[in-house]
Amino acid sequence: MRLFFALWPDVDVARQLTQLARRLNLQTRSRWIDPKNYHVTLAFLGEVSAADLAVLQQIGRSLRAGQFTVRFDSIEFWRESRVVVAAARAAPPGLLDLWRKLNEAIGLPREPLRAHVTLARKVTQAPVPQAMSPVVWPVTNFRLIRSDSGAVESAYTVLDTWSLLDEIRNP
Ligand code: 2AM
Repeated sequence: MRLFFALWPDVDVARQLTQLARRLNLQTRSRWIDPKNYHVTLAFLGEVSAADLAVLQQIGRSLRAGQFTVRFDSIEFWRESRVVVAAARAAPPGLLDLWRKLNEAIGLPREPLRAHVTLARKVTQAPVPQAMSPVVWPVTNFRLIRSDSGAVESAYTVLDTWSLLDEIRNP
């Protein structure tokens, strides 16, 4: 099974991201991501065995990190991967803390964190820049997700959700 840890938006944040995506004029060949699939990848594991799944669940269960808020304030076209994303120009300390702890526990080599939500794939031309209101996303939990390839878009199944501690909130 293919697994990853991610942040998943609540209905309100998903609605704001959808509004942002709708305002982008992309070519018709681009493929919009279904809003129910919006997420921020924290750590991508790739193919793992059933035995590894138990280890990952234990990591998620024992991880202690505080809640935080991320401000998605930039629409970016990433030419190499042909995606348009909503990105956070600054990663709040709480997000960095969660991401570091998670990647250290898994033992993954850490690439620089670029917190983003992919809004569209198969994009070959940058969207026309326009003013945007930032999407403010209060993060209270993180999830372990299974990804199954689908005909059009991957199907995501939530395997586990763990709460973040509410005594620390980094604006
Ligand atoms: P994304 O976060 O930029 O959209 C599930 O496949 C998620 O993991 C997707 O959201 C995807 O990118 C991310 N992902 C897929 N393959 C990856 C890889 N090889 N390395 C890092 N992230 C990957």
